[in-house]
Order: sequence, then structure tokens, then C-alpha cells
Amino acid sequence: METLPTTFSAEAYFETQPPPPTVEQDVQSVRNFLRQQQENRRKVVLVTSGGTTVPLELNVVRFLDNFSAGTRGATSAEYFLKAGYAVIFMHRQFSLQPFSRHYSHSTNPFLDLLEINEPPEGSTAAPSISVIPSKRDHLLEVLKTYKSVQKAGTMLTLNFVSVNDYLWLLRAVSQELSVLGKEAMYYLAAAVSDFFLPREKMSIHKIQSGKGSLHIEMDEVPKILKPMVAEWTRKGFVVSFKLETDDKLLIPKAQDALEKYGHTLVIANALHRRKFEVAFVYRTHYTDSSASQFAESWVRIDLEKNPEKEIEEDIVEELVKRHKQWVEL
Ligand code: PAZ
Repeated sequence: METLPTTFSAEAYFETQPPPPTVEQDVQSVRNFLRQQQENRRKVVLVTSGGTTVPLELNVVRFLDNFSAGTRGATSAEYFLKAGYAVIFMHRQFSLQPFSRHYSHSTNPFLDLLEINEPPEGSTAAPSISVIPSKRDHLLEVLKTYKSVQKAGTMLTLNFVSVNDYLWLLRAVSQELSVLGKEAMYYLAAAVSDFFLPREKMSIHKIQSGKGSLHIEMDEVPKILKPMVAEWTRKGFVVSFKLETDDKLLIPKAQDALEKYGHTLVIANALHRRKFEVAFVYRTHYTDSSASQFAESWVRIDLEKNPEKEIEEDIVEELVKRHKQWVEL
């Protein structure tokens, strides 16, 4: 008979799984950041981005990973900043980040932007480096925005690696951000593992081969959105993402999530169309779930006509509008 994985309640999870060592320090930086944003009366959005790992050993050599380059999160963060929000960018270490994402090592390597200018023959001067003229305008634009965000102090970057880091950090940051009430938005674009290996089931050292196939039974990660909405975020505007590969499941699973967790909105995306098509799934009555029906609206862009267009621009524009209405409710 198949043994079903154990499901932890969120409470049991946090009682049994240890916090990452950096969480206290991160909370302190979030507090300082929020104080500054409140003084400037800025709305704040928490953007989660990138995939979580599930380590198989305590001295981790092997881990499972969730698909996500961090493009959705990093790109959206830039548009939120442009719309006047302050951003807490909580991302998987080494995944894409706002601004530097334009020069990712694989798609647009930084070194390819530069050229070496040799000094005239006979000169003892050292060679200098400059930006290739055709790349200058774009780099200058990105750099200017990056520097102005740094100067204004409107972005705070936090890291996670494992699903355990993510859960602890998400809880801690959400609890801090809840001081803003409705003015806070939670934009949960990270790809979070549904299964994990509790600490007490993990091997201390590298799992050895030589004994045939490896069987691992994982437990289910608690559905963190439920306490997040009911206990941690105090009426914040909570947007989750739903990724599916089977089109038939996309909208029903998004509706299911809204029903179960009671948050504001689900953005549903299919793996291979996520760059040009997403669905906003929501209840027709935000505040009265008994009177509510589900509705959906699609955001689509035409990448053939406009290859430079980023769907996140339209997603964020729509969310900013809806968040404003939410605050005024
Ligand atoms: O990071 P990325 O741009 O490669 O992918 C974004 C995404 C598909 C991970 C995101 O849009 C998403 O759907 N996140 C939630 C995934 C989930 O259902 O757990």
C-alpha cells in the first residue's frame, strides 16, 4: 500500500524545523526599511522570486530544486519601483535581480558590453576600458534608474535558498510588513516546493551509493498562504501565482487556491506561455466571500509585434490599480 506523505500544519512546521541563522538580522533590516518608507508614505510590496531547494542531507551535497530563473520577480520589482512602491525583494540567492537582470551572464554577458582601448604605440599608458557605443544608451538608462533607487533607499534585498529559509523568512517579513495594513502588497512569484524532507529524516552526511536505488519519502510543505492571510498580513493585498503545465488545471487550481486561502488574487500562468499570457483570477466580491463568484481576466501581449515588451509591465499596472481600489474600500 502506498504511504501518503505527512502533512505538517504551519504551527507544527515552525515548532519542529529550525530557523535559518540570518532571520533575526533580516527582520531588523526590514524594520529599518519600513520605518523609512512609512516616513515617506510609500506603499510597500514584498516580491518573492526564484525557486526554493529541498536539501537531502544536513551537510548538503544534493538537493531538489524548483523551476524559476527569477525573471518574473525581478522584472516586476522594477515596474513596482517605477510605479512609486518601495520593494522588499526576497529572492533565491543568485537568481535574477532587478536591474542586473538585463546583463545576465547567460543571455547578455557583462564582459561583452566592454571593449579595450589600446594606447597609441610607444605610449606607456595602460589600456583603458569603455562601453561599446551600441550598448551605451541602454546601459546608461538601466544604470541611472539603479543608482536613483539606491539613492532613494526604496529597495531592500533578502536571500533564501532552501524551502525552510523561505518559509521562515516569509513569515517574519509578512508579520513586519503587516504594520502597513492595506497599504502593503504581497506578490508571491517564487516557485516554492510542495514537498520537503524534515530535519529529523535527513541524513547527516552525503547519501552513499552502492545499495541500489534510492527511496526518499517527503512530507508535504504546509500551505502557508492560509495563516499568512488569516494571521500575519492584516488585510494586506495578497497576490499568489499558480504555475501549471496542464492547461485544463490552470483556472480550476487558481480558483481552488482562492477558495482555500481567502487571499485577494491569483495570477495563473502556463509554463510555456507565461511570458506573453497570464490570467487574473479573483472573486467578484473581494470582501464578502459568501456573495462571491469567481471571475478571470486575461493579460496578453503580442511579442511578434513588440519583442521588447515585458508582460510584467501590464501585470504591475493592473495590480497597482486594483491595490488602490482595495485601499479605498
Ligand atoms: O522566474 P521565472 O520568470 O522563470 O518563472 C516565473 C514563475 C513561473 C515561477 C512564476 O510566474 C510562478 O508561477 N510562480 C509560482 C509557481 C508555483 O505555482 O509554485
